[in-house]
Amino acid sequence: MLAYIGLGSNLNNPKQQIKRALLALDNTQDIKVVALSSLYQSPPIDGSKQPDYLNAVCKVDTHLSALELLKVCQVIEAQQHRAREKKWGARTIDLDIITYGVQVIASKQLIVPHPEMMNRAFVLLPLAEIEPTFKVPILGSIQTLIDKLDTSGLIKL
Ligand code: A4P
Ligand code: MG
Repeated sequence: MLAYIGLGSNLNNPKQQIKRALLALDNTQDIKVVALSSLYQSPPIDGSKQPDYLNAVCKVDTHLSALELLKVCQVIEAQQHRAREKKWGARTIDLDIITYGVQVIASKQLIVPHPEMMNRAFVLLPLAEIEPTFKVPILGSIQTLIDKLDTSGLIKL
């Protein structure tokens, strides 16, 4: 199954945090990272006084189920000492499943496609970089989604 994972960090050397999470993903049995976007920098979405985020999107080829993949992401977050104080607070690493094949999932633990992806330039632009003609399940063409969004705050590094 092909899936896309969004990585984000705004604490403790974000570039290193993202690199480390990617290595951890790729070193997991039954997960291969097969493509990776550039890094993108942007201010926090809620406008709060936190450091800017670095974000990237990777494509993985996996034999894991969507829920198993989520568990792996959460273990990696824990390994990198991600503290979960508050929603949208600063974090060392955040791993979100953006899409999982063409599956549409809406369970208590997992919503796929990611419910906020269409509002987030830091997800759509890196995704389009690795998959320019991507059709997002339910949401449609990646380019159409990008056209609806203000992407001016995002810097490609
Ligand atoms: N969950 C449901 N669906 C998914 C999915 N598709 N992928 C559940 C991953 N997790 C999913 O997430 C809470 C719960 O969501 C999990 O237990 C999982 O079962 P979390 O990461 O533990 O908690 P959170 O930080 O409160 O929420 P979340 O959704 O990760 O935060 P956001 O909404 O991603 O916001 N600004 C910029 N510029 N760049 C960023 O990356 N990130 C955030 C974090 C805020 N502002 C940002 C950025
Ligand atoms: Mg998350």
